[in-house]
Amino acid sequence: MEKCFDTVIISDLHLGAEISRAPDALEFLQSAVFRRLILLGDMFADLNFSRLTKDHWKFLGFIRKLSNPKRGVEVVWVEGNHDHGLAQIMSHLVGVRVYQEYAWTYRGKRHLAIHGHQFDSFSIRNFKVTRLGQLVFLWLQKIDSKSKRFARYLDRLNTRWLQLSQQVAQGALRHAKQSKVHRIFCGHTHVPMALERDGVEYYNSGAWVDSRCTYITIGRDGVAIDEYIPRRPERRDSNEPPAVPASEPEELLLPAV
Ligand SMILES: [Mn+2]
Repeated sequence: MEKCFDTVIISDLHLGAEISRAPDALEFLQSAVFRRLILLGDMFADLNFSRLTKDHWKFLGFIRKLSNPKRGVEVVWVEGNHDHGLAQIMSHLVGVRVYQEYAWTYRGKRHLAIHGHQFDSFSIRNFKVTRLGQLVFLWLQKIDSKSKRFARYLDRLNTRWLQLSQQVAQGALRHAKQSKVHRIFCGHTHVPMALERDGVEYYNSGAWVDSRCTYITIGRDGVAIDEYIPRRPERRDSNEPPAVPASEPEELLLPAV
């Protein structure tokens, strides 16, 4: 029998971006058994639905089915900086409740899930700079649509350059202490991570846009961060163009962190 987890967490799928790994995320969720699914923010690259491909809609369709009360699975959407403002739309379209942060108790331990951009002072102080960087990123992603290698490299570089990982981790640990929780879970940085300080645990779920797709499981054996290896023998690099090609740079919004 397959192991049933209490909770599975994924984040930063960036639906609508060409590098989104939506088919792999769908395949993973269909193969896993869990009682609660937390979509931990930045599931969308932006609010322009015309950029969603068939695969992206398929993923949303699955989430909608999964959230049917008959399935007995609680689906939770925690808002990220890219899908900020989606709460109303998503609750109607996908039937999922959207939270700024979501708290629950498991085996006597207090857990908290929050996207993590709240602890990213760089993106707050330098909004204009990051926005420009993200426009450049999107443009590069477009001209390099064949291999996507450069876009992925840039995504990693961007993350390192911002030194987000540490900053978000430290901010989250402080927030966990204030909120009196044992475990805190974030996304946003695209870098999977586990840390412990003064009895408080921090976990980052990574992302589903790069060559590594990672997820968190919480169950009887504790918390684990794992990489998902697609079952499909060869992953076609989704040559499918978006339903409506992106045109105006002004419309483009935030694919990376
Ligand atoms: Mn984010």
